[in-house]
Amino acid sequence: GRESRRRTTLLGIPMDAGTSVPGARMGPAALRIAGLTTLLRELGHEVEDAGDLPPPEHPFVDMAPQDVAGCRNLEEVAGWTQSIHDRAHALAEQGRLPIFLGGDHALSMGSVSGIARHCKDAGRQLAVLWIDAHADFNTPATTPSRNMHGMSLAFLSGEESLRPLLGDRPLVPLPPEAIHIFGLRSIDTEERRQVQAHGVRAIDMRAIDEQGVAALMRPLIEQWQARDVHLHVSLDVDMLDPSLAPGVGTTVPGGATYREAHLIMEMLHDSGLVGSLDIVELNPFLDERGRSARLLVELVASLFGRTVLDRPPVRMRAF
Ligand code: B3U
Ligand code: MN
Ligand code: MN
Repeated sequence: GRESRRRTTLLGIPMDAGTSVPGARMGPAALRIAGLTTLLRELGHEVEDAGDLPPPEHPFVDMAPQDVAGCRNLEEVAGWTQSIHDRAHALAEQGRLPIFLGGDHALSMGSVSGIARHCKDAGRQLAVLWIDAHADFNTPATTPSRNMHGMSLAFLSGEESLRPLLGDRPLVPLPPEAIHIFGLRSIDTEERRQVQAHGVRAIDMRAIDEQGVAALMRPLIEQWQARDVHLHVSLDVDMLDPSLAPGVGTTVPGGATYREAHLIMEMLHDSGLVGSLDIVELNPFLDERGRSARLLVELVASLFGRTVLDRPPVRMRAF
């Protein structure tokens, strides 16, 4: 059924400590300049812009020395994780629909863990749709890059070596059934083993080519609806084909088309289940004349109810 008016909160997360290519910290500004706030309001939603989260303190992270060595900017990422977690949890408690404007994908360690904690308290099941060219399932021991944005889903699945990132906050690990990766086309050898060992399901580009987005999304949505889940959508810009969205640090050829991406968003909207959203990995420094930011804002419009033919009826004027 159609969603009605949503009470959304935009929270900018100007971080790129999870990467080795700076620039994603400019993402929240680019998304705002591309018109995100106005567009959501035009669609009839309530929008509160909570501004940008300030850069965090760098906490002590009690991690094994060999694991510390595998994590670039460890203390900074831990600081972001803890402060994002607190805000995500509080926004969910207030009944808001938070939209986290990234920032690199390490931010999801905070956003999803905060939402997961709220869902547990509220007795609500959480499902996470990880729309991404990558699995983000590396650990400090397997990472080829030391970039922590490639570890966020492993952290959220309860990877022990990453547990210290959350400090003294309670971690509610996601069971494998709660996670679906959508759009996968780049995975490291050790990382693949991790994904398989955890039993996390991934819908890769081959499946999308063979079966199409609609046939793959439909059973997922039905299964989520049957359980009335809180659906968290984590949208990594690199799922899109780089010809459409060049503004990203790690482009991978063979991504989703414009039409596939919109269809995913429209189906998610119609499900009525979306309770929180991350928009991550936009790097405006690498973008071409704002194309990627603008496309993302268009996709968010589809996710929040913009349709082509379903416009309100044109009222005839009585003379
Ligand atoms: N799997 C690689 C590459 C990567 C993951 N996420 C992004 N890139 N954006 C890694 O570095 O872990
Ligand atoms: Mn990612
Ligand atoms: Mn990615």
